[in-house]
Amino acid sequence: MDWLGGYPTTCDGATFASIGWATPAAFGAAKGAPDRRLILITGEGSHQMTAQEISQLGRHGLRPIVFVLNNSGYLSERMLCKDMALGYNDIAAWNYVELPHALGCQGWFTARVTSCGVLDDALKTAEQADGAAYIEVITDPYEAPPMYKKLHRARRILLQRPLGPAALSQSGREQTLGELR
Ligand SMILES: Cc1ncc(C[n+]2csc(CCOP(=O)(O)OP(=O)(O)O)c2C)c(N)n1
Ligand SMILES: [Mg+2]
Repeated sequence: MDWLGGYPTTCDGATFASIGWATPAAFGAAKGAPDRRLILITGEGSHQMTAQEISQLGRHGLRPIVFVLNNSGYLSERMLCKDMALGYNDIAAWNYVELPHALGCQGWFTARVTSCGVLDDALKTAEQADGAAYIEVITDPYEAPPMYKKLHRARRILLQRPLGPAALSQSGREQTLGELR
């Protein structure tokens, strides 16, 4: 979360902490500072756990800018799996741009963006809009930040190793770290 206007403040749900925290936390933060513009950035899997809290933002007349990053599932979990396409990391495909309206939010600007150009346009509209904005950003299901890519490689390397004293020895650890660099 972040705010536009005044000094910036960021609250981070933290990697692998409880998912679903950010959406209700955004409501609390926006309610606590109604004169500032709150920005919520959430993965769509996390959002699906607590998305109903969007209705509270609408009910209280708050005007956040919400970004739902839709990569068709639990990428964080895919990165820990041997088979990244395993079905249990897929999630239901919601029609996100209709969600604010369905939850009673009046006059929200909504957009579904699939390219940087369309995202730029949506950002301009959201910034100038009198009301709240809710933007679904579509990304590739397997496109991951560098840290996640490293984690995935580490998992593969470690699982190929026989467990035991050799793997835990100084030379075993150095070999693993060497392969990771
Ligand atoms: C309450 C809870 N359940 C399950 C998990 C395990 N978990 C960590 S990240 C994640 C997937 C999050 O998906 P999404 O919000 O779509 O973000 P992505 O990884 O796709 O970027 C899950 C299920 C968790 N951290 N907390
Ligand atoms: Mg996701």
